[in-house]
Amino acid sequence: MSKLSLNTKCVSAMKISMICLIISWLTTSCDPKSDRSASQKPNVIILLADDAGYADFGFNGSEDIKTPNLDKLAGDGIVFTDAHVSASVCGPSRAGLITGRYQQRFGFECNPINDFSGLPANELTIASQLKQAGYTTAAFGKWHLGDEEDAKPNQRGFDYYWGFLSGGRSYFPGSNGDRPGHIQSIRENDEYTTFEGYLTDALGEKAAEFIAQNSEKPFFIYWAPNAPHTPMEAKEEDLAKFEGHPRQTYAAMMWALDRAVGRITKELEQQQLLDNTLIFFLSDNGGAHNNQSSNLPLKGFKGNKYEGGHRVAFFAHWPEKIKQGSRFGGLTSSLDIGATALDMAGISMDSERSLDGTSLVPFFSGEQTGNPHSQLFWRKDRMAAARIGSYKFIRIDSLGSRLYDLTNDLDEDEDLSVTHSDKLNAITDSLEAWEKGLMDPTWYEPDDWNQVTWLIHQDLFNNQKVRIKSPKQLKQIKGTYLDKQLPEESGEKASKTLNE
Ligand SMILES: [Ca+2]
Ligand SMILES: [Ca+2]
Repeated sequence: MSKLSLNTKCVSAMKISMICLIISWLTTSCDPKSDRSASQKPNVIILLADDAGYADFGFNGSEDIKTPNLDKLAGDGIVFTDAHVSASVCGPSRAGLITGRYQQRFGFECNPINDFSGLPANELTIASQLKQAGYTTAAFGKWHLGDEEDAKPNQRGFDYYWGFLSGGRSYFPGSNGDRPGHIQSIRENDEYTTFEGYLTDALGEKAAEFIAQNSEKPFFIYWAPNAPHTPMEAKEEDLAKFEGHPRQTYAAMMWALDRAVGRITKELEQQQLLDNTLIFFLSDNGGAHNNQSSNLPLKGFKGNKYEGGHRVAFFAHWPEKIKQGSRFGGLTSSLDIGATALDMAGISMDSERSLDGTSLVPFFSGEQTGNPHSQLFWRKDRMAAARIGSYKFIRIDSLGSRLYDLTNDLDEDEDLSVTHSDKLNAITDSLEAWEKGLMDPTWYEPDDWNQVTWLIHQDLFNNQKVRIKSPKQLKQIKGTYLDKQLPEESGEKASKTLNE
């Protein structure tokens, strides 16, 4: 072979590879899907149920509550069995989740009570930070983080919002709150709108539409249906499916929740985005006493400091990084969702405003094992709790405290305060040290709820059946022996609740 022919061949080969390169560049540029899978930052979706029971998912062992779409996602991802929200009621739990910080650091300790309360303007949300990193952001469903102008979703980092600002509403259109300006009305951004059919379905549909319209750029979706929070309302066809079920309405509402998740998942599949999307699923607090939910084998329920209040169903799905069928028993928090999302999007943590969560990315891959947290804390007004290792401590003002070892006592009925006084002292010190970094609550809840919660803890402390679960039941015991046991309300707190 002559030198010349070799050179000619080389040139021809170079030409061919150049042409191939151009063709390949052109085809990739013309096909956004292949471009997206190669280089795009992962999408992030938080699916947040409301008051769902710890036990009420197939992936957590339920046999009578049917959640096939969630079970499929959980089975393809990682299920966290010792994961906790930062509050056992809706508003504060959401404030912690959306900022990645203990909400007591900025006064959002109690449930918002009326117009004045909301997420302080200087707190950053996951949405505002991901938006700065180029994400398109959307929130759907229940907000409950304040309805003042600067507390609304569009002011807190969300490009798009479809939902309602209050803590609850009817699942059907046409209720009293469905009028312009009402806190329960549906808003598209801040404009009054309405919907047809069943709200949980509408929320699934709206999220799917957003995914279809925003598939070319990374997005963040905070999807927060009110299901299965009260009012207990289900579609006729879903009720018919669970005819004769002892928890018929709840089972139907959970079925609708699951169907909406299925709708979202299907859209991700159609857009070829499922693999490159990190999905978190959790409930904002444990199952409530008034919606037929079950937290078994956990003790307690929404609103109290037992595991049933704050240990929640929780999984993550991200096929590119998470091994199918994983289960993880390390101590995890909803506060970790923010840290994980920012880590994944390559956003450095704001050192001025330290996050309380830790990134779960190394735990997804198994690169890191053990507990993401050595300790977690809770406080709402007069009720506090701490978890250190397997030990759980509960402290209620004017009532006392309890210490449990969850290793052998997940249902928290063997008080170790006397036999493990060293542990008791250590955990009390840790809780008090954490409290030094908090501010006083900016608002308080009405005193009847505090009294109900105090009575619930009294019964749970004594391993007794809970007698009073609502302010309505509280009224019925006025003047009785039980009523006289209640601690006096602090004058300062009472006036703060009444005057604002
Ligand atoms: Ca809730
Ligand atoms: Ca026990």
